Amino acid sequence: MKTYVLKDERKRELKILDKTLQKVGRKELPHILHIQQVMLRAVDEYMSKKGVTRIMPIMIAPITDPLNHDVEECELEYEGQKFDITRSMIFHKQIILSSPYLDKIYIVSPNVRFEQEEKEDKRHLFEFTQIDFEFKGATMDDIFKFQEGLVKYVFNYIKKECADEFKALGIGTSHLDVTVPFKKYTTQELQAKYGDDFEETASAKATQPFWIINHKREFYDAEDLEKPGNYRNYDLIWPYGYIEGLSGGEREYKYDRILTRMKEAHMDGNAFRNYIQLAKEGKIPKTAGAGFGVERMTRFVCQQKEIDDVTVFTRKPGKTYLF
Ligand code: ASN
Repeated sequence: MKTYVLKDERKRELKILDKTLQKVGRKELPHILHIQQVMLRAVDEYMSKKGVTRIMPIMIAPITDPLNHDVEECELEYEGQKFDITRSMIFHKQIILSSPYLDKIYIVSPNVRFEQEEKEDKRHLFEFTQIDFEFKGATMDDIFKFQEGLVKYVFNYIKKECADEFKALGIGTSHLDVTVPFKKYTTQELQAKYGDDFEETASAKATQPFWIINHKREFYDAEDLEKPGNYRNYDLIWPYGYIEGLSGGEREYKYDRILTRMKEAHMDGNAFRNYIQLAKEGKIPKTAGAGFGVERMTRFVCQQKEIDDVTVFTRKPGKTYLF
């Protein structure tokens, strides 16, 4: 079938084509990509040293993360079965750990989230990669320690390996000198201090990464049963205004708790019936974990203004995509 494009539309497209090539050909890109490559090598090394097993990602699945904010549906049908494109592998992380032979896993996981376009949005890509990990029997304190160790290891590694690249980008590396443990604040205390934009404001004022704990979001993040209405979850915030870099939590894993939290979130239990069945049989283990965005970490490390400054092909909501 022949396709036709209107003349004006074609003109606009050719301009975007030019811009696309300019983006691919900008001189900073190889330096950013090299730093990212070394960063990923350092992450893999740290995971290996800590005995965390790498799992390959899946990109479509009958159930995926419901998320706690609205994104457009992205469904596929294959041989009469419906699939979602992976928004995160949260349920798969829990299910893998039902194996008595695996305790700690991670995935370099591509996720697709059809985000609504937001004004002045510097942080969202609708297609991105997160490093998603989950540990059996872990608590939030274990995750804090693990992630702080990872950040320190990775930052020291790239400072050493990428001195020329940082020079070429014209930036220093003092933002990579981190002191652990990172400070912890509750959502409530930051909100009381800075109002609704607390994350942006607190990040802009900070010179070290920090944790924000206790935020009500997806049903699978555990509620603190000793303090109902509080949640055993966390975000890691990059300083100097680079905002959220990781989110995670201890998980709900008991049948009655999962049902209660799903009900509260008005979720369709039928769609999740096989996950619920596993919980009913007591097969979902107690775990905690998190996921951090590769592009967000690269953006912070390379001190780039926009998240899309570290990508090769644009995946920023609200643009026209040619490739
Ligand atoms: N990876 C996150 C977690 O482990 C979930 C997400 O990406 N929404 O909690």
